[in-house]
Amino acid sequence: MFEREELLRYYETMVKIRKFEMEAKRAREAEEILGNVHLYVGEEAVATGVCACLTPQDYIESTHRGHGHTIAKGADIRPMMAELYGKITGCCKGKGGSQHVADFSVGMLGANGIVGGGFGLAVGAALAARFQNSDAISVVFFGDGASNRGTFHESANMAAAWHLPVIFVCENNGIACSTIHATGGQQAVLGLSKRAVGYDMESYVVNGNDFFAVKAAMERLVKRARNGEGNRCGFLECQTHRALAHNVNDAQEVYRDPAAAWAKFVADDPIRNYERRCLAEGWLKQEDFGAVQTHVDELIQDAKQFAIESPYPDPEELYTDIYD
Ligand SMILES: Cc1ncc(C[n+]2csc(CCOP(=O)(O)OP(=O)(O)O)c2C)c(N)n1
Repeated sequence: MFEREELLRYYETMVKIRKFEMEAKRAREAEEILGNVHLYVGEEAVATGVCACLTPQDYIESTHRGHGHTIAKGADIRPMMAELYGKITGCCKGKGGSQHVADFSVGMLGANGIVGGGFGLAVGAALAARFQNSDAISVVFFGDGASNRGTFHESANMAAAWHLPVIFVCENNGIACSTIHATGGQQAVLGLSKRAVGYDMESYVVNGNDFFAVKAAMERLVKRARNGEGNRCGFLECQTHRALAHNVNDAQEVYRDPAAAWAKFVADDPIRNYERRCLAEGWLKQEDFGAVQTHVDELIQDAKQFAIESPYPDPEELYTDIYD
């Protein structure tokens, strides 16, 4: 059973991710944002369902498609938007852009332009938590393409062998750009959760477009990661769909029909799925959704204004925050 406030909060998170991204798309197309922008539209229920099970001190590691994870972990969208615009008020002083948003204050350790770059960082965070006698757990989001990287296998093995509390969340959208289709011969198994067996991890496969399914499976994995004995790692395969192009500049026509991809999304939109379930159960009313959407529109406009009005970094900033 869910509390009304809780349901509204999850809904607001998903809507905030969607509207933040549609605004980022507009700004990128208008060349207000100069760096590359990879959109998460259609995958919102994964980040929201997973992060709904985490505490502020838990850690997450993200991907090149990281806006959703960052928002779901509770980051402030003003410095996030400013980061996309390359402004000094950005969460990384404008040095990282969309692919490197981070907010340590909420345990969001960073999006990552290196596919598969987050695994080792997530395992390291779990190890650090152990040394600090903290009960924080660590979650790493990654795509089906990233699961083919050596970094996945090395990190999974170490986390399992050392009994570290790490949950591997695979966002299986069936496509890894450049290698095109998961079904196209780039990986030996299509059921990616089978990989968990090799590291003796508890694993689940869920409909990633169903917030409630994601959250229910994640809750079980979190319980074991936080309180379990022995191997505490988990693997959650979320089957989902990327609605838009790989990034805002991607000519997806070369590998799929954009209209068909969009139609598939419309028929199984995670936000609409959530609304339908809440209405069917009598948990929320139609007007509740409208109120949240209006509120989020205001937040997005405020973040956009903040980003546009903020200054760019001074050139001297190039020489700060670096190692000698
Ligand atoms: C080490 C590395 N190799 C290749 C790339 C180029 N690249 C960027 S995204 C991507 C596909 C990633 O696919 P997946 O992990 O399934 O995530 P998705 O884009 O589907 O969310 C590739 C090959 C990269 N950024 N880093």
